Amino acid sequence: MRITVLAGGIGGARFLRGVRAARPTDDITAIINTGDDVTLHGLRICPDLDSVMYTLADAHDHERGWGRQQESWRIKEELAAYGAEPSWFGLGDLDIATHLVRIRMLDAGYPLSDVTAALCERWQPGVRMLPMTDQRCETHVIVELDGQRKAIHFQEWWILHRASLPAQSFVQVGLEQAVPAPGVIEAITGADVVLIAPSNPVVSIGTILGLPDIRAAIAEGPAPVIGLSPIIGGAPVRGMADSCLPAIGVEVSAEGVGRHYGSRKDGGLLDGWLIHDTDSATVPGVEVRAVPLYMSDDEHSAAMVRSALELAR
Ligand code: FO1
Repeated sequence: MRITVLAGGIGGARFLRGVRAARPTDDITAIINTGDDVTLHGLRICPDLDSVMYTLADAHDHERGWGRQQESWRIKEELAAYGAEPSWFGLGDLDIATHLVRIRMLDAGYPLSDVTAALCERWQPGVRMLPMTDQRCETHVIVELDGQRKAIHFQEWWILHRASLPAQSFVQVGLEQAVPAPGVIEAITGADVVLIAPSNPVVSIGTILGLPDIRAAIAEGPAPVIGLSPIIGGAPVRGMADSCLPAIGVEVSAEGVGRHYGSRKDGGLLDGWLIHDTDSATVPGVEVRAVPLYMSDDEHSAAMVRSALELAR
């Protein structure tokens, strides 16, 4: 079976471990958000691609969810000693090697999708990882700062401000001119099932869906589309979806997000919507099922995937 998954970072990575565990011999393609990408200290950093890659290789730090195990921060400390800003971004020594390989290949003219494939040669994630696009389209957050409306980079909003500045809106700079990376549309139109991971519906899934052609490929494609709610009991399991959803006028609930994605029967995205077994939701035109959605380990994640594939059938 050909399974295509739309995913962001930490939640998406855990979910993809579940897809791989549930369907080890199937052809799995992950379309990953690149709106969180940032260039800092001359390095090109792709947080969601790296979180997925490290997590599928079990090389990620289990507490943080991002970055490497046994990480050290000596270069970060040296940069701070030089007063080299920004000092708020967590640049790990081991992680820097990934960014150096990436920026060198990008500077040599390789597209991000080739760079990602090259990095995956080492990590062998066990799924095909595609950046949503090879063009830059970095998420910026419109906030009120020092009495002025300002656009700050998503990473600054999320890490320096801990998403505490109310987001008025999110803008992916360059998204309208970006095109889906090679293989992305085919992975959607050629899939037997499309899964929308329980990632941030605004800055992760929303960014992927904002790319021209992707939304249409999903809505009009032959494969059933099953989404999994990232909101349990009115709050995100982790991350900052509750700080993002109000900016687009969506209720922080499984029902709110399900209705936001909408039914394929009326131009939306979903045929099915999985919510946590303590929640309830009605999404017009979408079949809703309540199952345990905590990805506490690969087996729990795999059970969620099986439920989603069952619903797809
Ligand atoms: N998240 C943090 O909360 N603090 C950090 O210092 C931080 C550094 C970082 C470095 C590399 C990387 O791949 C991810 C990193 N993240 C950090 C996570 C990242 O900001 C988020 O995972 C995504 O951008 C949003 O999910």
